[in-house]
Amino acid sequence: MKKLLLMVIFALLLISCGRHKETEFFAGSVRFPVQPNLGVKEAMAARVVPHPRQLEWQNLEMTAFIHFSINTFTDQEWGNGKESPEIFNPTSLDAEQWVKVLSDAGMKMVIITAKHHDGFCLWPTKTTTHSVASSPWKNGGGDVIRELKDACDKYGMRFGVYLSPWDRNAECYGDSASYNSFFMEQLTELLTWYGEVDEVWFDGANGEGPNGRRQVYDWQSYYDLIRRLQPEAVTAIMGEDVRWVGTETGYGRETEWSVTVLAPGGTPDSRAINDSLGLSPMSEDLGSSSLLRKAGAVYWYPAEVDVSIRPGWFWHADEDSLVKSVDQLAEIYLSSVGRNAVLLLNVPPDSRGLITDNDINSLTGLKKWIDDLYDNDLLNGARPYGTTAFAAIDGDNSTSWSPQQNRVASFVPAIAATFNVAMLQEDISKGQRVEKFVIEALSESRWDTIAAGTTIGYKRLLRFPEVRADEIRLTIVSARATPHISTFALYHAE
Ligand code: FUL
Repeated sequence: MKKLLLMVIFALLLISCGRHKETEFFAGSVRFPVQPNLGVKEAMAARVVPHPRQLEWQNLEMTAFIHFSINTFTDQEWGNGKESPEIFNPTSLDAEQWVKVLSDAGMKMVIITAKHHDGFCLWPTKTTTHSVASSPWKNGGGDVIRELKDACDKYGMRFGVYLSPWDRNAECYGDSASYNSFFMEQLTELLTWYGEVDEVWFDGANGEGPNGRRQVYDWQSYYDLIRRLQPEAVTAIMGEDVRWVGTETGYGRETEWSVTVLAPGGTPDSRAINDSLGLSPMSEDLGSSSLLRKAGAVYWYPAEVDVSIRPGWFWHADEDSLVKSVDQLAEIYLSSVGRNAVLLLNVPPDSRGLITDNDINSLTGLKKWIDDLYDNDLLNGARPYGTTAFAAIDGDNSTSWSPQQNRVASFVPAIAATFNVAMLQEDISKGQRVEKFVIEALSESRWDTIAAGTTIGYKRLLRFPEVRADEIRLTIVSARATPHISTFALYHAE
């Protein structure tokens, strides 16, 4: 009898979980009930939505990294922590130039290496003498973080800090409790001295060898501190809001779920979950249905693509001629922003403290390429065929085509012109749902598939050979729940 009762309760639970109302969402994450079937899990995963701070971050699309520190003066990528602060002496540092260049290039946030692995601090911290205060720059009276933040405020640019947990200079590194409080003091300074901070970037790199110092980071306390001091800041990489895409090449995955089974952050609990699933941010698949089957929970954990405009992260004179071309940057744009990720493009100032002309030229070219791309949408003013799909082409991101059953939409372009890029967007404030889509073109009375893909998410850009079409058809082949397509556009890229 008791068994029967339990079975009935279990069945009712399954039914109620399977029938999620359109308006029911899970902010940030959801834990699955015990033993649900895959359909229930998919329906629940489809309703996980970003935290408002994650949504705002995703809308930025393009952000910039500034790697600038002691390494700028030693021609190194990783300092050993023994460098003398005496060598930090930019001759004409101009943070306004950085921000203006980056803002002109379309970047919406700048994240600076406040402290890289060598431990040198770009602000006059009270936690160590290994900082700008011991350098000849401005006779020890300078503060790079202050200058950058002031410039950001002047140009309406968001501001973020990179603070390396691995510190090769701090004596207390490896004495876990004492380094954790040292690190939290550094964080407190950065999060209270300069006003609003929008992103805190924790690098996962650690090159301590087998005999190196072993530090156990207190991630949870770091996160709690950030939530208390800067509740709107996203925490990235070893943080909980933003995921490392898994490479430093500038390319995201073609199938990129923002809803992952990968547990965010570096806490022991998250590590245990990820170990049990055999996953890391570098795994090819982080969100497919076959992973949902094994997982106990899903999280909104979107990807950030970090890549440098040069081979190295820091400036090196002999890389001045190796700045990525406009073509390379355009390709990176399509493969990062165009693959449901935010681009974090590193532009390292030189030892004068200025962004060089070569970098500026490539950035200017990239901005022009992007502006030209979006200049003319062939579906603007197009006629949708017997569907409600107009909401996808009306140029208003807050309206969506949300087909319950017939997920095929046809359009007659208003102008006859060639195109080679398609853009799709889901309204991610209602979750990420599309699993597979196809775009076909009718030309000379024949339908051909011109592009096809899996996930969409915040934005998906697809490039294909030039086409001219009498009619265009978009089919959402499969989705985890009713899809909300906020944008479908067709462009021509050079
Ligand atoms: C890596 C670091 O080791 C590199 O120096 C650089 O800062 C990059 C963004 O992250 O993990």
